[in-house]
Amino acid sequence: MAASMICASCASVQVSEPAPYGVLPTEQQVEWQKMEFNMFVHFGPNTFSGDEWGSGQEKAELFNPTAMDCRQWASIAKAAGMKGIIITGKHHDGFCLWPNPYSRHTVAQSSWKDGKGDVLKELSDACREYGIEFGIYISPWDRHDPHYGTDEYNDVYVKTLEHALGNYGPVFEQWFDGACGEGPNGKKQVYDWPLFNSTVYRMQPDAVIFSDYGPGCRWVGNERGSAGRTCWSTMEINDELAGHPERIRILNEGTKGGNTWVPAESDVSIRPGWFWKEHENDDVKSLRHLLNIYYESVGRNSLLLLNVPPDTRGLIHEADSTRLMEFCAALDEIFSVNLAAGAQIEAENVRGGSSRFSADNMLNDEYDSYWASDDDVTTVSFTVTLPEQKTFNLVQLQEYIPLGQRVSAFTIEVLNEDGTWKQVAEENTIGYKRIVILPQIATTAVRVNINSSEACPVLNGFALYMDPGLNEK
Ligand code: FUL
Repeated sequence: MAASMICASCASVQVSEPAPYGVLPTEQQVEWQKMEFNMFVHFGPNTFSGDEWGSGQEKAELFNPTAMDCRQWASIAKAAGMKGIIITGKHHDGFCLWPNPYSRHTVAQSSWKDGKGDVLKELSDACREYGIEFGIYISPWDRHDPHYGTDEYNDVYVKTLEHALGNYGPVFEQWFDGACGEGPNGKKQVYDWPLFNSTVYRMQPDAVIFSDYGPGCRWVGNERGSAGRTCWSTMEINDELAGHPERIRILNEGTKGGNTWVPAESDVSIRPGWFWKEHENDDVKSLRHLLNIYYESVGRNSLLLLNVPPDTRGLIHEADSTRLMEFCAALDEIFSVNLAAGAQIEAENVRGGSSRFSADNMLNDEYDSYWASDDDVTTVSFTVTLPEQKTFNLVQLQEYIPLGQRVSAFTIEVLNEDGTWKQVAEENTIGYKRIVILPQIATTAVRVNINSSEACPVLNGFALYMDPGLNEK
């Protein structure tokens, strides 16, 4: 298809925008990806017992935070630059943090606030107050419910979902844990995923559903916060996937040309465990560890869901909040100055020669303006000439994902003082956001060579940044 055609009446050149390529994200998935960094909150009886997986036999009284303040959680998330909070409304032990009428194992049976407390209410209110999105984890695995292991359980679970999703306002993400154990009858529950998913969409049409394989977003295949260096938001979802020997690698890297848009979410805890434990107060991840996680998640086309578990007071512990503030300050310092600002940027090919698709569009802050090449050009370079020599060690690239993920191989070169070019990186995918880590480099020009793209490349962001502590040994 020709990218340009002459408009006879106005005698000006109209250049059509690139046709979408492959499967595409929904509007909700694009907005979800733009959130980039969210808070996970593991809270429940395990906070008080020190367990990671409660048996379901814990007494409801065990849950008794002494000073719970969800506004503290939301204000910390906000200050850290997080856009949403997802809370374990029900973990595997079955205890519900809200008065769920379909269970006898909830806050209503505890003595906390005389059985009148409701964590989901307090947190959803706090999120609204601080302009943070609210999401819920409701474990399908339930070690308390006597129906678990029978068909009846799926109905109880659907009622539970309906209740949690129907009473606390908009839910941006429903988190389904894939864990599945045996019930009291020794049988593993057969989860009715189509029913669970349709229930979520009925109650919260705009929610993005997380589970191992989506449908809204996928597990990244590890709990270290590390997406694949190659990371497609597309995946080939089919019946063989669950038993596939390379399942974990596929989740980590996605599949080029896959049949479903199901971007990666990297869930990882700021501590060794998912739940708070006194003896882990000194084991909160270091600033450098968190920055590396950021580069390997947000910087590899994934969303980062960082778990920050409240303590037995029901507060985020000082050790975690202090580290989070350091993390956020470091991100600000690194990413507030684009060292490519004011550069000249020139592409070998610009779609239809039109300024609407010029390479400059990669340097402005408008999400919907992008550089694109002609349809038949899938190998193409652009050169960024800096106003003066700059020193940097991060190159950030962004594809305009509403039109699909396209780039499958690229290299980065920098200009040597003698006028020759030196290759400093060779990578595959870009996606919503890609941060390529380089040794520290001082140069006046950078060249990006798109060596392979499934359709003409469409990029809306290019930036250079400097992380001063990155290359220190
Ligand atoms: C896992 C669970 O078993 C852990 O307890 C935790 O909730 C983690 C986020 O997902 O599958």
